Amino acid sequence: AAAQLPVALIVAATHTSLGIGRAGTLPWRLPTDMALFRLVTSSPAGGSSSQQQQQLQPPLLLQPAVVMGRKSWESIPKKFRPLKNRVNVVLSRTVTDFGPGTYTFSSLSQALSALSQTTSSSFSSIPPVSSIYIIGGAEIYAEALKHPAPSRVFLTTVYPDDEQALQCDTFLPDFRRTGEWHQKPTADLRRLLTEMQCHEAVALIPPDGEKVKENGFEYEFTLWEKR
Ligand code: FOL
Repeated sequence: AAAQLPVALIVAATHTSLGIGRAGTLPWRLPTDMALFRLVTSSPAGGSSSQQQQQLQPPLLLQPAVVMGRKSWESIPKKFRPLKNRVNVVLSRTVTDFGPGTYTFSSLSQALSALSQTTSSSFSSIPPVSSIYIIGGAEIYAEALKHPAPSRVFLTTVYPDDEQALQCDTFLPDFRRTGEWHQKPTADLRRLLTEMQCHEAVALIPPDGEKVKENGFEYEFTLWEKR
C-alpha cells in the first residue's frame, strides 16, 4: 500500500465566476484569508484523512511543498518569497532556476511525480515533503483539476458587492458542479485543520453561518473533497 502524500489545491475565488486574479495580482487584500493560506500551507502535519503522527521514533519535521506557476511566483512580493517553512516548487517551460530555496519543473505532473518519489530516503534533488499544496495560478489549477492526485480543495469563496466591477481576468475552472467534487460541512474543515495541528487556522474560521468581512469583501472558507 503506497502511503500517498495529501495533495490539495488552495485558492480564493469569487462566488459566481470563480475569478482569482486581475493584471497579474490578487483582486483583493484579505488579511485573514492570507493568514489561513500561510498557516495551512506551512503545517508540517500532513493531514491526509486517517494518517496520524504516531511513531515511537519521531520523524524529521517534514515541510509541505507549495507548487505554483511562474506567473504566481512573480506575483508574490519579493520579501515573502520563497514562502518560508515550505518547499517552493515553481513550474516553468523555459526558466530553470528561481533562486535559493526553490525547485523547478517544466510540468505539474513532473513535479508531482518527483515529489511523490521523495517520501523518504532515495536519491533526489528535492527534499521529502509531508504534503503538497497547489497554489495556482489559473493555468496550474486547471491542470491540477484534470490530474488524479488532488483529493481536496481549500476554497475561499469571495462575495463581492459587484463581481463584474471587480474586472477579474483569470478564473478557476468551475469544479463545483462537475459531480466529482462535493463540499464538506464547516465542522469537517475545523476537524481537518485540528488533525493537521493548525489550531491557529481553526481560530480564524467564523461561527457557522457567519462570513468574514474585510476591506469591503465578504468571504467564507470552504472545503471540497473528491468523491
Ligand atoms: N489561496 C487563498 N486562500 N488565498 C490566496 O490569497 C491565495 N493566493 C495564492 C494562492 N492561493 C491562495 C497565490 N498568491 C502570498 C502572496 C500571493 C499569493 C500567495 C502567497 C504571500 O506573500 N504569502 C505569505 C504571507 C504574506 C502575508 O502575511 O501578507 C506567506 O508566507 O504565505
